[in-house]
Amino acid sequence: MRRVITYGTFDLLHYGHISLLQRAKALGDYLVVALSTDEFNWEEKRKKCYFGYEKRKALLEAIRYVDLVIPEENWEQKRTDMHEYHIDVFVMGDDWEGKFDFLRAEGVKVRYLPRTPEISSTQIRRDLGKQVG
Ligand code: C2G
Repeated sequence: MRRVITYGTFDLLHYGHISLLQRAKALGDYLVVALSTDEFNWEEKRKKCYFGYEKRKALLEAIRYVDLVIPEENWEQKRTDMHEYHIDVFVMGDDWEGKFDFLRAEGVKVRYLPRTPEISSTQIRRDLGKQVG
């Protein structure tokens, strides 16, 4: 059983997120998603989510590619997560290229996959903001 993990906020879930999750799952048999908590998002990424953690978690759990959702509460947990969840492959979109190579020292493969162009939760907010009124 080849276990894959990825991390993210996954707010305003869109086809770019789904594509990442689909490609991440294709790298193994079991996909763990570490979902940024509301506190982590605000304190560390200055992101105010439209959907709170429980709603974002329920959306992810409904996706066929996702096998387990765990909370991402800080930047430091990745090292221990690799062992706690017996991870073989760590995957992120390539906007994070190189940032997590240190995880190779934990014995996992580190893969950065191309982001889906043109779509982001920020873009959705911006476009919807233009339509209101
Ligand atoms: N993504 C993508 N294509 C997009 C948008 C996002 O492939 N058009 C990918 C990102 O590269 C990331 C994942 O989808 O791998 C989740 O994106 P975000 O929710 O924006 O995650 P982020 O805020 O980058 O959090 O510790 C890591 C952080 O928690 C990552």
